[in-house]
Order: sequence, then structure tokens, then C-alpha cells
Amino acid sequence: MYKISHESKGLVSHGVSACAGCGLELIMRNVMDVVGEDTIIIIPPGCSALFSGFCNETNLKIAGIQMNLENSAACAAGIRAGLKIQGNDHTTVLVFAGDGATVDIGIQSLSGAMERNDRILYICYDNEAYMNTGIQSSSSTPLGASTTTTPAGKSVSRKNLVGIAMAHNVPYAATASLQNLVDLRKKVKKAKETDGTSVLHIHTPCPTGWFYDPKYTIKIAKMAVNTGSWILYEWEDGKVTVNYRPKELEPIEEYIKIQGRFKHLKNEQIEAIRVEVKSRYEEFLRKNG
Ligand SMILES: Cc1ncc(C[n+]2csc(CCOP(=O)(O)OP(=O)(O)O)c2C)c(N)n1
Ligand code: SF4
Ligand SMILES: [Mg+2]
Repeated sequence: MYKISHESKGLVSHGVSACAGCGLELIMRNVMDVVGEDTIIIIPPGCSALFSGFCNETNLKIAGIQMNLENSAACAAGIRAGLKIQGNDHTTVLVFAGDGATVDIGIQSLSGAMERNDRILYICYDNEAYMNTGIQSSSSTPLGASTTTTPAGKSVSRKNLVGIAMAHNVPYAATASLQNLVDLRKKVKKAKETDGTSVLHIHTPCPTGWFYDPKYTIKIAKMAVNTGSWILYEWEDGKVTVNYRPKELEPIEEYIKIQGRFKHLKNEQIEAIRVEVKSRYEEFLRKNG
């Protein structure tokens, strides 16, 4: 039903100062290709601000504004209201925010937009910590991961962003991953065409904060999905569809061992993560299978 072009529209310039192997850069380039020129982007502080640029230079060839961590969704809602008064119902209003900007600091303004069902496309690229300020833990950091504020490993599990969006009964919400770019692009297109608030939660491997060799970004994205650590699904018209089910879950140890942020873990802690991931995955399939 959804025809997706794979051509780049060239809306992101070359020479962006993201780290080598940055998952966020790949996501930004793919998202821009789907949303196209008729888009206003709102970017809060974080690594995505590399794309808003510095001073009077920007890496994005579309209109945009650099907002605060607290209020990107509120800003997007205001832009939508302004466009409506101008009689413009064609421009996409896109928030492109990190996990800290979404599940922690900006959650109240996102909640307000979801309650009002403002017509905005909200993308959270989730690199599972506050990377831009030196790898502090966020409420999306997974159990056991070492960050500068959880040096011995995070002791609690992460928040469930799409679950929060579903609780607001938004018309469209989905998870996505670099594991499958066709699926990711389809979801961006559906979200863009949604008449109301749409929320995409995109898993975003980060070599600098997860301490792995930059060449493994796609491999790690695939491992997250194949181990059940990241579940690909959509919420549409009040119904959940699971988009991909590995025939058998791959052992979580492989995913953990390739990343330096887990290297401090003892066997019993790895076992606790294995149990957490497996039970969350099985419970999700039981409820939505
Ligand atoms: C209210 C507020 N607190 C703290 C900061 C400092 N700050 C700037 S970027 C950033 C990290 C944001 O993390 P996230 O949203 O996960 O994006 P990432 O850097 O990981 O891409 C922080 C804490 C800020 N700009 N505003
Ligand atoms: S810290 Fe991570 S998310 Fe930020 S630019 Fe570097 S690789 Fe990308
Ligand atoms: Mg982050």
C-alpha cells in the first residue's frame, strides 16, 4: 500500500560533524528523504542539534527551529496552529528529539500535544542516554548499562515510550530501527500522513556512548531486534501489529558483549538482563500476538 522511494532528496548536507558510525545520522538522512522539503523541523538540544547547525549555518535544507529540551512538542503545536490560521494544511511539522528530550525533560509538553491530538509528527531517536553532554543516564537507558551517572550499571529498566503514546490514544505510534530501513521509511510516511499526533520511537546505536567499533552500527541494530531487546511494532486505529518476529531469539550475551557499556557486568547481572528482555518480549507477544 505504501510505495517508498529509496532515492535521496539531498536535504541533508555532507560533512555533518556526527561521530563515525553514528546511527542518528543515518536515521536523519532517511527521515528527511521521506518527509521532504515541505516540512518544518523542531530540534531540541542534543546530538541532533548538529543538524540544526552552528550560528547562521545549518546542515538541513528545510525550515527549522532549535528549541529547548522542555518544549519541542509545544513549539510544534504552536507552529501547527499558526499554519492552520494561514490556511496551510500541507506542511509537515516534525519534532526530531533525543530520548532525554522526550522521555525525561520534554515528556510534559509531548503529553499535552498527545492529549490535544495536535497534528505533529514526533520522532524520538533513542541512543539510550544523554550523549551530547557526556553520556548521562536517561529513563531510556537500559538495565545494566554503564553511563557517567550510572558507572556501576543502571539498576532499573527503561520507560516504554510507545506504551505512553498508546495510553494517550494517539492515532499512530510505532517503533523502528536501522535493522530495516524499508520498514522505518514506511512508518515515517504513515506518521506524516496521520491526521493527529504520531509518535515514532527509533532505536539508535551510538558507537561513542555504547563503546563499540563504529563499523558495527547496523549489526548492533539487527542484534537488538533479533535478541528481543527492541521490538518492532505499530499502534494504529487502536490496534497493535507486531512487524517482525525472529524465529528464535538470539542469545542476549552476544549483544551485550559487543558493547563496552556492559563490560562491567558479572554473569548473574547478564542473567538478570536476559530474564528481563525475554519476559518483556514474551509478555508483549502474549498481549499483542
Ligand atoms: C533544561 C536543560 N537541561 C539540560 C540541558 C543540557 N543538555 C543539552 S543537550 C543534552 C542532552 C540531551 O540528551 P538527548 O535528548 O538524549 O539527546 P542526545 O544528546 O543523546 O542526542 C542536555 C542534558 C539543556 N540544554 N536544557
Ligand atoms: S555521541 Fe552518539 S548519537 Fe551523538 S553524534 Fe556521536 S555517535 Fe551520534
Ligand atoms: Mg539520547
